[in-house]
Amino acid sequence: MKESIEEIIEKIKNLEIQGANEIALAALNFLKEYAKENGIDKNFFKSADVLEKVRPTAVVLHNCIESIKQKPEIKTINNLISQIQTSTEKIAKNSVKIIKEGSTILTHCHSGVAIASIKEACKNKTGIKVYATETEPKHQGIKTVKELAEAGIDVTLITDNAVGFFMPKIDLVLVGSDAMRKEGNINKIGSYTIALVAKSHNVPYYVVGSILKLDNRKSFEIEERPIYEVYSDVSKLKGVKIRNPAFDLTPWKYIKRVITEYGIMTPRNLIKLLNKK
Ligand code: RUB
Repeated sequence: MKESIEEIIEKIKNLEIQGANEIALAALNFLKEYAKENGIDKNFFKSADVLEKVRPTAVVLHNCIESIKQKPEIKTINNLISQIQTSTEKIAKNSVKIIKEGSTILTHCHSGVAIASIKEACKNKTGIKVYATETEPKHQGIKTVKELAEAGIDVTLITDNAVGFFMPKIDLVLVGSDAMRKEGNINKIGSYTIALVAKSHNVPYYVVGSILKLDNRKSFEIEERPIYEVYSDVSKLKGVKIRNPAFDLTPWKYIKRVITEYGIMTPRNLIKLLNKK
């Protein structure tokens, strides 16, 4: 049975569907079915707008909707769906160049692209180990370690607070992207802290993300999630403010390279691409 827009929104809100690409794919698949029945009309774009606002930080869905506005055809939606899927495969192949035999990788949260890249490297090379943060407050890192363990990869789950403790063992950090902007890479909260620790240990920090993550929006919004995710018994905390930002921005100076479907890029070259868009 086809899912309603309300059901999809709920799954995106509660992180059952998470990660920039998966969110975009779920929305595009819904919009494609709508378009098949009703065409690409006013209500199509109303629904697209509602879906985009559920998690406003990631830019993939926004970029896809902009492309559909340029060429409002089902073919455009199909092309975008396959662009997302094939870009992940290409990025994974390109990442193999930076993941050496016997490397120990640190990853954060659950990025489908980072996981595909690690899996691809493990097909070709031996002795790769992964440390994955649990990722407070919603623990998407659990999803990551399950997927890596199921693929037979040597993976260790650590708390977010243990990143400094384990950094001396790490050869490279590999994280995903919600939006690549001129100011830096936006990804799950804590990515910036990891970049600072990596820098102070001279550990290279890599971002994996497709060009659909290039973000030329005038401004960006860091999603603030419900405060009960931080502490469930909020009513007992009288006089305490709680904040729960979902993402942070890592300035480019902390990022060694970005692995895209077009190859491995320096932040400088990526910014040039942003300016061309
Ligand atoms: C997920 C997250 C991921 C990026 C990239 O955060 O920050 O690293 O979205 O994911 P959340 P992908 O769990 O809050 O959605 O590589 O799958 O596009």
